[in-house]
Amino acid sequence: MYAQKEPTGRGAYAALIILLTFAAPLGVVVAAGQPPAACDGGVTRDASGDRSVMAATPLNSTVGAPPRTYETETIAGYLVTAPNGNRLWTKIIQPRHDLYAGQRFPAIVVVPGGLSPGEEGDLHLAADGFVEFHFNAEGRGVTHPSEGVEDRNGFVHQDDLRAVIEFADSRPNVQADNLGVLTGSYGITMGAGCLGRYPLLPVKYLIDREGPSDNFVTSYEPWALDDDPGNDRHVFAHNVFGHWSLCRDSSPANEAWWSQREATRYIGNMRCRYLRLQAEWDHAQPPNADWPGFDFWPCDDDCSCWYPCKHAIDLVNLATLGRSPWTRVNGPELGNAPDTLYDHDHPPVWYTGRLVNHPYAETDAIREMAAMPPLTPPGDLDGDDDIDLADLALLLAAYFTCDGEADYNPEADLDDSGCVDLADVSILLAGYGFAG
Ligand SMILES: [Ca+2]
Ligand SMILES: [Ca+2]
Ligand SMILES: [Ca+2]
Repeated sequence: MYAQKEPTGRGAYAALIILLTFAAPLGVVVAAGQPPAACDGGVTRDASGDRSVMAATPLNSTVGAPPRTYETETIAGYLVTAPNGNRLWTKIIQPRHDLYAGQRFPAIVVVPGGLSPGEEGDLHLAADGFVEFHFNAEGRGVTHPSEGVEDRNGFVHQDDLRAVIEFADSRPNVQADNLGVLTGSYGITMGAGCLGRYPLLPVKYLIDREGPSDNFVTSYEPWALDDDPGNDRHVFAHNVFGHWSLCRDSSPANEAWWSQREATRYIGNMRCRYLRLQAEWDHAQPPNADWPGFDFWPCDDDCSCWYPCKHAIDLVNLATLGRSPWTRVNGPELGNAPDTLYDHDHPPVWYTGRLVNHPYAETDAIREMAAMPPLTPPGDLDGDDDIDLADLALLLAAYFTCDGEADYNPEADLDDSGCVDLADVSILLAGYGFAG
């Protein structure tokens, strides 16, 4: 399901095959000629870079799948219509409705990695009492192609995800306030983009499995930072995305394209909880267990350019500094505290080895997040975990103001419309009386 993950062998080659398998029918143009200049950015290379972060960390092995309880069924078809009118092939795997009518279950919406469709997805959680939603974003699908064209996780695909989330939320067997999103690898670009642009969607949590942070990482540019051109992957990335990183092509057109496709731009605006799953050997970025040659990483004075799992730290920091009420890296057994900021010298504890060596990490994570209490609805303006008269008073103090005016309060502008008006009052009143 995760196009960039590979349990055995030469991961990079396998990822190439998998990605091109999906990319070829989608009309991806294979690059010709030489790429633009490298992206060293004047970095001072430090061949003696500190690798202590890579030290092995014991992991209490997860228990695996619990006993199964529910008989399941699959419902599939063109069940969801995107905002632009294109029909999306969507698959629901759930406890059988005829046997469990009237019951409600937590739900998970899955965004696969690479440019993969979701039609083959199955987390095997329905038997444990979850409702799974898998879908083919526009232009994707082998046996059940969705309408539209491949958007490479830009705004069109993010709007597809929004439609699937709203569809999932509308299902009679889905618990209110207990819907999560799971993204694999490049899927974070669709997931964070969607949830950052539409922070009022009823999503309780996002689980991000080793997703890239920005155009530099997505374009595999870290591989070009060492002295070995033999491990470089930016041409491969260009073959997939049809775009160079911004340091190779800073044209306004390229900037506009990437502006829709960098998780760093949107993740800080998400209102849901955020869990990052990350192993010490990332499936795509250096240093990588499957790809020799990247024996050091370039490191300027403040180590801002690249170091192991920097993309993970960048994303969790942005979510923690942003609107997310709770963030964490990896499962609770690793001991990383929630809501923690990290840097090169203070990294979180990573899963040992590769994430694929921890096959239950994601389903354990889904169970943990689903068991957490519901989020405080939007409208807790004073941040005391309830929505009461004090919050309403704060909103009314900014009523009928717009961005730039004296009394405008962006926290009271609950729908990010730029003005505090009746729409924001309606959102607050919808959660009025909530007590955390
Ligand atoms: Ca290289
Ligand atoms: Ca409050
Ligand atoms: Ca507003």
